[in-house]
Amino acid sequence: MRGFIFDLDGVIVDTAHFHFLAWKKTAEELGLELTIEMNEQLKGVSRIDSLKKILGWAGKEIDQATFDKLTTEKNADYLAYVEKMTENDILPGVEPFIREIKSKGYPVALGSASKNAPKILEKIGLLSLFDTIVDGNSVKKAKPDPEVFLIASKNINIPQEECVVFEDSEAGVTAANAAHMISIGIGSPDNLGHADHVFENFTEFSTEFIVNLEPK
Ligand code: B16
Ligand code: MG
Repeated sequence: MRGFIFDLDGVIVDTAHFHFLAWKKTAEELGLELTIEMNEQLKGVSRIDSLKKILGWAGKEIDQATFDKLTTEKNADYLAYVEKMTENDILPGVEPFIREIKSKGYPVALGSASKNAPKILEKIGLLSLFDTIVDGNSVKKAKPDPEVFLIASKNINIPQEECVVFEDSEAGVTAANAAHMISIGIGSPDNLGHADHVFENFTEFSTEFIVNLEPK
């Protein structure tokens, strides 16, 4: 493997919990109690598609102005949590892993659905580590569509079969598999069973293990 693509939320930082708290408030305004199970289906999904899912669960239809107001409010609530983030919020093992991969000369890409990705990377001090950042501002089709990872592999000039994707979301693992890349699920096999390998976090495997994986 020669190309390494990292999801952001839930892989590099635990912003997944901040998204959950902000969406929970939006759902309450729509008369819905957002459960942990529902939230799993929002992970990795764009802001617009997330609200569409919540509206479906709530059985509500709203006009475009209200839709825009709810996504704007949700993002403001989310950014209030992000504002307090520091390098202490980086998830276990991921920063040394990325630095080791880079020291071996391999390119590193970000492949995130979030429009807030550069802001978060700057807050935690990792922005300069990435050779390319592909995020919600640069893709047309959200995960589970493979577009974000295909653009990342093109930007780092590594064929998709030689790329590894690290993902915490069901939609993201589906997207990585559709891109014919090796998918490494970060989290639980309960919802990431479709990944090629699943680990709880980056302290559970070595760079050698990942670099030596065979293409599918
Ligand atoms: P924003 P990732 C995703 O980021 C999150 O997992 C998902 O829950 C969120 O809705 C999406 O970004 C959009 O984020 O509202 O900040 O643009 O996991 O793909 O890094
Ligand atoms: Mg994620």
